[in-house]
This record gives sequence, structure tokens and C-alpha cells, in this order.
Amino acid sequence: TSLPALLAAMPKAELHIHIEGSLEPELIFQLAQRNGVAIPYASVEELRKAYAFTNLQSFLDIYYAGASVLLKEQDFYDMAWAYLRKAAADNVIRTEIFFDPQTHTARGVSMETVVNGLHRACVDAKTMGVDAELILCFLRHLSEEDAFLTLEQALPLRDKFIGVGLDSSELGHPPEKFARVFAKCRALGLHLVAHAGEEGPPAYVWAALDVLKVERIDHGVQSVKDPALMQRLAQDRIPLTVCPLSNLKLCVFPKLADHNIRQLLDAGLVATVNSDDPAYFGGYMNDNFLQTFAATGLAKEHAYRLAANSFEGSFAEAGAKRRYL
Ligand code: ES4
Ligand code: ZN
Repeated sequence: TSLPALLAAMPKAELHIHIEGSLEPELIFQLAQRNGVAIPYASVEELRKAYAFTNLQSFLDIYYAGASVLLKEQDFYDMAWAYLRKAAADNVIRTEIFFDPQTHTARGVSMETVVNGLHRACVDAKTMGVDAELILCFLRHLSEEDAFLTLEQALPLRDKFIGVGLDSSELGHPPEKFARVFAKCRALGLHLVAHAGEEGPPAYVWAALDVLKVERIDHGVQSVKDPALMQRLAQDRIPLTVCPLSNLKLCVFPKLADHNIRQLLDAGLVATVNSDDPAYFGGYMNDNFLQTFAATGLAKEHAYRLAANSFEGSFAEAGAKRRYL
């Protein structure tokens, strides 16, 4: 079989997807109308034209504006269900979905509304052969105190998410800022991940590992600047959830051909390919695989390695992980 056919057909796990980043312009307009929310764009086309980013912050501003149409439990269900159908079509059989509750609770939407809507879609995804779980992310541009309040609001729904993460504006908000709340989450038995080394320096990846004690690093592509860090990531088999089209659209690399995914794999790291915010960055899982392989010249052996890494890096229970591998 051809390489593109193999990439599309191979079973894979997605470990880095923000559900609010799967909200397509068409659904933004549909929900705006349904909920009577005003948005400062006249049409789907006009909104899509605004998706020209220069860095992480220029994206986040429009991403948070897009999420403002989400009000009811059914809105969160519809958003997650649309993503899960695309995941199933891309042969994603396991997905660990980030959500940003503070983006919604700050607008008066309750934690229950958010989590129940998303979780019901995850349960229903089993009928499509997709094993889906949720990871609650704290917004790092807000305070640690706000993160503690968010955790408190989420604890009655503890059985509906498997872990916590850290996302939003990286520069100026190092992992250390969240040391206490991550320690509490660790004591609660939650899985721990954090965005680090997307735009930020290797020091942020070190801090995510040694201060927050995360099990995976989201992005982590800046780690290649620090040989000692590369050795640590390889030795401890710390997965990096890399998002090539995201890195391209946020100008982390000037061209997809310049992406360092091959360097990460060749160094023996547990690197994976993921979509991040597919509605904003121009593609879901298979788009990321196909475009990255075409641009960087990766081959079949890399495809098998990336699929195996995705299951190794997942938080699926040990028995399911063995079956996937
Ligand atoms: C994000 Cl690409 C990226 N980086 C950091 N935080 C995020 N939230 C949604 N997408
Ligand atoms: Zn991300």
C-alpha cells in the first residue's frame, strides 16, 4: 500500500486536541444564531479570513472569541460529537481531549454544563469505535488561585475526566506558577500534562518535568535547543505531543519542511503527531500526518513508530494499551 493510504488507515491515538479548537466556523455561526449571541463577523468566510496568525497569542485571542457561542450542555455535546466523527473517520481509536473550563465559567456557564455535555459525547463515541476521555486544562495566563477554584468546581465530576493540563499563553507564565495546584492534582491521582516548549524555552520543559511532575509534554519542540533535556526526555520515555500544522500556522517553524519531528524521532524520543486546534490550523489528524510526511520526507518506518508512540504515550489502561500496540 502507498504511504498516504497507510497513514490514513493506520489506527492511532490523538493525545493533543483542544475541543474548543475543533469548533468550525459553520458551527460557530449555527450556535451564535441558536443562542442569540452576537459575533463581530458577517459571514463564515469573513471569520475564516481572520485565521491568519503570527504567534500563539494572535491565535488565542480569536480562539477565545469563537468559544463565546457555547452556552448550553447540548452546545458542548454538538461540538465534541462533530470532532469525534472526524476522529473516527481518521482511524483515531483513542483520544484524550483537552477542555478549558475557565473560558466558559468566566462567562457564567457552569462546570456541570461543560463537563456533562462533553462527557456524554465521549460515551456515545464508543458506538463509533472511539475510546474518548477528557483532560481539564488550567489557563496559565490566569492565577493559580483561579486554578484551585476551578479544580474545586470540577471535583464533584471527578469520574468524568482523567487528568489535568496547562495551556494558553506560555511566555511569562512558567510552570512553577502552578506548582501547588499540580501537587494537589497529583495527590488526587489525576494524570498530569502541560504545554511547554511551544514558544517557551527548554527551562519551561525542565520545570514541567521536575516541578509539576508531568507525565507528558505538550509540544516540547524547543527541547532540541538543550542536549541534556533531549537526553532526559529519551531516557525517561516522556512523550512529546507534537502538532505540526499548529506549529506551522503559529509561525514556530517558517515551513513544514523545517519542522524538527524527524530530529525528535531520530533522537529516540516518544514523539507523536496531533492536531491541537484543527478548525483553526487547517487540518485534523490525517491532514497532519499526510502533510508532515509529504513535507519532511518521513517514511513507513516513521509511520509505525508514530502510531506505536501514540499508544505508548496514552493514558489508556494497561490491558487496552497492549491490545492497541
Ligand atoms: C493552544 Cl496551540 C495552543 N497553545 C497553548 N494553548 C492553547 N490552547 C488552545 N490551543
Ligand atoms: Zn495545545
